[in-house]
Amino acid sequence: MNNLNISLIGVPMDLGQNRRGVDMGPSAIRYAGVVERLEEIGHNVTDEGNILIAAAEKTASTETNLRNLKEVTDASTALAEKIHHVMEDGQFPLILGGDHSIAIGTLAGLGDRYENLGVIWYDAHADLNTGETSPSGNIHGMPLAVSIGLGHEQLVNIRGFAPKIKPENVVIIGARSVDPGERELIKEKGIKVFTMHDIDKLGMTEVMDQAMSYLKESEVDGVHLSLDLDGIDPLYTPGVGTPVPGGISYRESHLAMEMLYSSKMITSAEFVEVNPILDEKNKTADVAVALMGSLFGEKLV
Ligand code: B3U
Ligand code: MN
Ligand code: MN
Repeated sequence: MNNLNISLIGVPMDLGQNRRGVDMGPSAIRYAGVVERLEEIGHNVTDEGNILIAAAEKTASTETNLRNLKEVTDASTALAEKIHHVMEDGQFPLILGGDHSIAIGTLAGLGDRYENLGVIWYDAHADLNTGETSPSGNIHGMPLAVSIGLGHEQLVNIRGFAPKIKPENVVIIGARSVDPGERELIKEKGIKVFTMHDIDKLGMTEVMDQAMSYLKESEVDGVHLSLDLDGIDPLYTPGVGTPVPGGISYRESHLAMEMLYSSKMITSAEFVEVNPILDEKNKTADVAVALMGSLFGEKLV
């Protein structure tokens, strides 16, 4: 991963859930110095600006129980196209959220450029709900289901193909708030999950080693890291919409990012759910940028 050409894409999306403020996530991450941090390591960074998102006050109601379905579909389509183009130019896509519904567009943009894409889903939640199982109607709880081909057909078929990824190529890390329908899907599809129990018991080194070996055995031809800041303990990242106590520590998270860097497996990444309104002095955006430092090869000595 030396001297990458990184394309930074902001997605000020707040329509996948019902708290205000997460649309300011990309600004907060930029303000926390993401470009300078990555350039300091030696990468070339192009800030591609933001994907246009409908204003929350102007969204139309839909007949489905999926909140803001049309607007999320439109934004996902635009993001997927943008990612498709930056990859055509040989750039490494680094996406800044916005709520986690943006992963629908990210994986739609990546999915047709890989035969066998692997995904590491770093999150307190499994994000495997569909319209039928969702307790909230919030699309940010559905992106992983949509990407494996389950859920509303409008979301599933973005860019005209489905599924975007195979369930056996997904590894969830940090899960501790999983809904009953999601639990069933994990079993049914055989999705690999490392819960907080596994992290406590095995340690982060072993969890990451196992996660990477698992993806290597599937012979993935790329790995996308989708990092929800609520995967980390809210002590370190309070600025998220749905904090869940008992999360991954700051140090474990850095270790995980450093191990991913050493593996040279990561081919794209996104950092989501930074909500500056709920944050304490931009702490959560600062953690996001610090973790990007480790993921992109910052040296400790
Ligand atoms: N699983 C719940 C809560 C949730 C999912 N993702 C976040 N929260 N950040 C749901 O609404 O689907
Ligand atoms: Mn999530
Ligand atoms: Mn989450």
